[in-house]
Amino acid sequence: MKKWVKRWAIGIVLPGILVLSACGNNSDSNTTASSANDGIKERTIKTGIGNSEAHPQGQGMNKFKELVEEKSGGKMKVQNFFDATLGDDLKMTEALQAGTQEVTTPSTSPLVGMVPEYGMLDFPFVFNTEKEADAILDGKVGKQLLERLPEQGLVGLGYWENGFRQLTNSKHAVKTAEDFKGLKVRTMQNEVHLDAFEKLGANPTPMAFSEVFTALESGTVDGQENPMPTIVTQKYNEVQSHLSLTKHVYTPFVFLVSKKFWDGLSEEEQKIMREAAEEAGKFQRDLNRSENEKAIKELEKAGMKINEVSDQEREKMKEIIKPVNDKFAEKIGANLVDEMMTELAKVRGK
Ligand code: TK8
Repeated sequence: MKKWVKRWAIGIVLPGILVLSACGNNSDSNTTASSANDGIKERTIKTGIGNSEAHPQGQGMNKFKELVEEKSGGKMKVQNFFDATLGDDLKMTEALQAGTQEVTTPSTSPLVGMVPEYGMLDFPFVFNTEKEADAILDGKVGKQLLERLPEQGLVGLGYWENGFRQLTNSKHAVKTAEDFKGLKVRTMQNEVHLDAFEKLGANPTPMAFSEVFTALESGTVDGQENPMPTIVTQKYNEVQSHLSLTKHVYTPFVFLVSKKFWDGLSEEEQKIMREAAEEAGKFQRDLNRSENEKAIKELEKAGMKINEVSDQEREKMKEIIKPVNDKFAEKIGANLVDEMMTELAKVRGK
């Protein structure tokens, strides 16, 4: 309910904000250097995310705001919008391309229409630990993926964490690969996820994030999959009875800036943005990881039935899904996928 009310309000307020921020970005022309803050102009940076302010992603955005405002001596202002009030991941990313919004930190999964290579991060069961995910994302492979963004009108300043995804549903505990059969599951708008759930015998429906709660509540779908902090902050336990710790895939968030906006920034301003995104990202990842364990306890208390999935069953699921990964590896470019697997082997060897 609350979300809809907010969205209505935004529908009225937003056009005004757009006009204001457009003026703010264009009105002041470059002046010559004369003080320490020369390269920094008065600016308003509008950001939006799908999750709530309480989610580690929301807390990370608040940290970003704090850092940008501090580093710019209060000249650069950050205005954060939560709960998809500016739209879902895809819509906000398109707004960045158009230059009507400055920042968003979407999951990489819905961006595969723009950067198909991001699909390789969607392969289920590729990462086993957060450490492995960090090594790939912060390393050469992650960097190469960021380099695909500018041609799409986007600048990527690094990766934050969404996390390992777990399955919830209203029907039964999912302990084995067979238990997926017939379950209607909401997936992100991403072909790899769609095909993987189909292979497992589930009935997947791709859907934007802000529609998930209502779809679960009305029974349009039986279940969904998301990392623990999202399951807790979206209160999915109110409409889902089972949580199965499938840990089937890791999803990052990518910190995106509108290239149109970025290109108009001075080097000093770009540096402030870069540093703030990175520092807030470290804070966000730590918080996300500590929330994981807390969330499980909280949901158990709230009455959710929680089950582990054995390594043996996870291996079976991995085997069933393998043809999907192979098909997309071919499509995406086997070289980059090979590079990721080689890097992962190195991390595991350490
Ligand atoms: C938030 C999304 C979300 C993602 C999803 O905007 O869609 O399920 O996991 O957290 O990026």
